[in-house]
Amino acid sequence: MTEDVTLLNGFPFIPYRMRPISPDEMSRLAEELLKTFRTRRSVREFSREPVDRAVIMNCLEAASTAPSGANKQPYTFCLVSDPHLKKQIREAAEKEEYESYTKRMSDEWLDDIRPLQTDWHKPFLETAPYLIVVFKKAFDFTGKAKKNNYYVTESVGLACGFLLAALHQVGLAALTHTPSPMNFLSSILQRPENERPFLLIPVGYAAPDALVPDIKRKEIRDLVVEY
Ligand code: IYR
Repeated sequence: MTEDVTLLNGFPFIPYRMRPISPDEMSRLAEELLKTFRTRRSVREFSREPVDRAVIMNCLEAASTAPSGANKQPYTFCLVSDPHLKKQIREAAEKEEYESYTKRMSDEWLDDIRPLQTDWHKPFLETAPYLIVVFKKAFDFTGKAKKNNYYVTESVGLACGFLLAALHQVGLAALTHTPSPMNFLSSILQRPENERPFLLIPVGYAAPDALVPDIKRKEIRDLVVEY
């Protein structure tokens, strides 16, 4: 039981206590955090080395603490490690990606991603030990009643952001992959009607010889406007 419960119009509230951190310690933590985040990259070449399932579950739980509209947490994280399912997902994704790269993507789009040197081949969907397939839920079923969710895209996006940050902090590599269209994920994973695929995140260790494009981030002064 939580102590210190106060009722506001009959609804339970508890005190919010901040972790006491001195200004010096805060500066140090902020610099450390930036250093850590600067080393996060999208990885497309994974090692087959297994990852402790408990670590992934912890990161998923951390992701689930992200704020969401009316605290509805409108998402399902499907954690896929079964090689047979990963193979099915790879084959279906490559089929869509082949169509995209050869017919659907505009010249401008293809030009924009050329520095990444990606193509329709997606071996990482089999080599990464885990695929986290995130589904967003426009609504929920409670018994027979349909219950609305709010700010669904924002909520699931925030949870995915938390997840990527968590995975990086524990030393794992990940990729935000969006084969398009990705309805094949609903049928392969047999998801219910209220769920739509949002993001496919392969997770694991980077292959020892993995390369990533030498991209540059924008200068922070070009991203922030102070008032
Ligand atoms: N979905 C494709 C293409 C692609 C699109 C964007 I925007 C990227 O930043 C990277 C790739 C693929 O995953 O290859």
